[in-house]
Amino acid sequence: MSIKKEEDRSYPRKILDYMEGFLVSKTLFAACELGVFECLHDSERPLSAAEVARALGTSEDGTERLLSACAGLELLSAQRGDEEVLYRNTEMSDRYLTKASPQSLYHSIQYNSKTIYLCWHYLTDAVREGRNQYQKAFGVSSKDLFEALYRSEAEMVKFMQLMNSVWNICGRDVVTAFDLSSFRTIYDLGGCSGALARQCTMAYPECTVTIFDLPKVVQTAREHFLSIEDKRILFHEGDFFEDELPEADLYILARILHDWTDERNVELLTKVYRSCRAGGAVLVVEALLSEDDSGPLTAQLYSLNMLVQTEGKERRASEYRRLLAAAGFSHIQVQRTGKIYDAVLARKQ
Ligand code: SAM
Ligand code: ASE
Repeated sequence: MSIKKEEDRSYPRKILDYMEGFLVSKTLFAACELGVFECLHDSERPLSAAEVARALGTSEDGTERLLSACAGLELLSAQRGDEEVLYRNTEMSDRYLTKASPQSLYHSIQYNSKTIYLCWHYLTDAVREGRNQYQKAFGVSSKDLFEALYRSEAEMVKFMQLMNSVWNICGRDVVTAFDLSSFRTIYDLGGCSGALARQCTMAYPECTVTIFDLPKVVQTAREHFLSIEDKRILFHEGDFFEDELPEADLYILARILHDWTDERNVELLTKVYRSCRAGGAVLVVEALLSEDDSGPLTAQLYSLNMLVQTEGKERRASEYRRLLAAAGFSHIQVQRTGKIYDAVLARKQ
């Protein structure tokens, strides 16, 4: 114990790790973008750096260093032959880093690399000013948040792919955190690509889920994301701040409230309360901060990301309770899933 303390004082490992954390992120981003994991996945045998370089059209020297760093990160396993090192994917890389895998995080990694990383360049400014950094990072006005987030068709699709991918990993836990089988007509407000709606229809055979989102998002979801025929998934083009909300038994608000201020949230939740059938409910899905603000680290970091990217923040369960109660909801229950996203259910009596 005393030895360890001494070591901490003379060698600040944690600080060094944090200082260089972005080197790790960028190594992962570059390997994904170059197609390292696809290349090794498709090969029947382990490959040398020279063979990977040839397949990818990259420099031999650069590729050798990249593969070596990936092995250091345990994203690849390296096997030392007589003359050269041979690389193959680990089981984790095969499952999560190849594009075609059902549990692929490839699109999340792309969005982190191509958008979030650029926004975080201005984190210091964001903290100083207390607002998002679209103007500096991308030269677009942040007056309308989703105009900025969807500043091009390609950006919108990338954002939808980001939103889509996490539900392959956390979706089932979120929709089964409470027994939702009594709710037949469900609206997923800001339902985006429909990934959570799919999780819902798979978990509850009796329900229909309508994806309510901005027109261009709904059109893209229809055409590019929900290719699997599911007669229990419907679509509704609209603006949840401007338009009337249809009546339903259950409204899902997944990663919606964290985009906005308390005032806008109470405005939205009040509309939801008015449209909700008596005995109905709202399911809020968010990464909850602990009451003493001690964690989880992911939610704390996501809250900083909400600062650079949105008008909102991550909140504690008690803050969601207060917003829901202000809109009229009661019987508020909280379920933590132990994964990134948790669930809060609130009823209209
Ligand atoms: N619920 C999805 C999820 O958790 O994967 C997507 C969450 S995403 C952060 C926010 C969603 O709200 C986007 O799909 C966006 O298009 C939609 N949205 C934003 N403003 C909206 C509005 N005024 N009316 C309807 N949908 C809106
Ligand atoms: C939003 C969610 C996200 C708006 C912008 C966003 C995420 C990234 N950018 O509602 C998903 C969560 N990931 C992070 C890093 O916050």
